[in-house]
Amino acid sequence: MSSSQPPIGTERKVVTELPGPKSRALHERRRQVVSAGLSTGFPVYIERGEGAILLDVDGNQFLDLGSGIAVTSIGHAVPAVIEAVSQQVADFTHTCFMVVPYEEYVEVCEELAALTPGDFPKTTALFNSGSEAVENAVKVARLATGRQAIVAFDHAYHGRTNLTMALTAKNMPYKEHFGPFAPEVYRAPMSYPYRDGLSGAEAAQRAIAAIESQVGAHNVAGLLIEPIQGEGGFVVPADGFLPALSAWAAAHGVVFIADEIQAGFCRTGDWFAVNHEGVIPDLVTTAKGLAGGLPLAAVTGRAELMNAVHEGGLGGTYGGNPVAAAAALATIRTMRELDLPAKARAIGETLSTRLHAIAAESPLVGDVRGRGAMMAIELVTPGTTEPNAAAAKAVVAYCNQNGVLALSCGTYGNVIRLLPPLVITDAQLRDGLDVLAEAVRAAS
Ligand code: PLZ
Repeated sequence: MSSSQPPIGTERKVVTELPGPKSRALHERRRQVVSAGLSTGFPVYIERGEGAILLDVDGNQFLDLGSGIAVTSIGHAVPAVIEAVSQQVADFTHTCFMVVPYEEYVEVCEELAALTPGDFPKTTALFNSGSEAVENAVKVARLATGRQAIVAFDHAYHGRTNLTMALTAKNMPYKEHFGPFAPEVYRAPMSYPYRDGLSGAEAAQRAIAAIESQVGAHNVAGLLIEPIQGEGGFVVPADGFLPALSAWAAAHGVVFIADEIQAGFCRTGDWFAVNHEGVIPDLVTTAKGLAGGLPLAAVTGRAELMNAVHEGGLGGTYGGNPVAAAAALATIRTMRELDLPAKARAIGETLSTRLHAIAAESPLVGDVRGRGAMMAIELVTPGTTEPNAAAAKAVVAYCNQNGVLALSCGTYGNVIRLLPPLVITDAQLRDGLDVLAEAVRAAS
């Protein structure tokens, strides 16, 4: 522990009304100076973290079942990351890799080449955010193919910049009045087994038919897909959907881009979500879990695509910042040492059993889905498949009031997603699921 503060421990603990007085005062200050355009899930202001626990300014301890949206997969305040980052800050914080380079950047790219699927030469470019990685994957796909069209899917989330807003499906809150959007972006139907009842092959056929008739395969530079959708509702496509799309892309010279920004880096029980179906993307975008909380993102892929770009065509002032790169190296080392893919699979078993039990007990739960430590329940009006966003809101609020940070998501806002740190203890996970079960009972 390099913090001079006393350890936080592993307990969930609510000691004030929530939010507490100090958080309320901070929230008032914030209102004066922070743009109202930023939302807040729960306005408790955080002071410190440890493992799966976040401590707020009023002394309340929250069990974190969201990992800051799948970022702190290795937990909060991990000694290996603290050490690596502190050392790097002391050594140097910035040179700009395009001006004078450094080893940490190269080493992160070596790790990504080794970890991402595909037994072929791969190169990487590093960026600051997931959105930026997606934008750059699109740039590479367009340049390498000489084509313009990019196909994204219903319920997709790829970011908030202009190009990635176009790629993101949901209007509110991401796109409303922010247009005009980037051209040559097309949307294909996603496989969403709970709502379309199609097999993977059928759903792929439907998507391919739409692309071929509305865009033309020869015009498509890239097919961009989240192997398990994140913001869109933890939609897991039916088995065979991804392999069929990947085979179609390969047959038509289309670059298959897997957006693993939320599902990647051990989250689903493997290093990448595509691994579960043996899909080998041409390009992979990563961020979030990659650097243990520091901002770092990457595009990794076939060297002949990534290297088709003219020198100077990719870059940015901060991309691959040495401190973020050092954090990523410590994070990846920790993931290996603790075998976090195996931890995610074990968490997935506990989640699956418990979420199915909650579903059996409550008619609010229409579907349980996900993989590993990326699982969700979709809430509906009992007896129908009508999305029930009000129930999701009530469940999250109940969890929050009881010291559990849980997140909602989904095109219809009716999905509760669980993204615990992969270092969560079994006791903590069971405790969090007890609160979730109570929350669903209270909303039923
Ligand atoms: N691709 C699959 O999940 C980010 C967004 C939170 P950035 N998801 C969380 C919000 O409301 O802004 C995400 C993702 C997938 C791309 C992104 C974008 O990553 O680092 O937020 O730009």
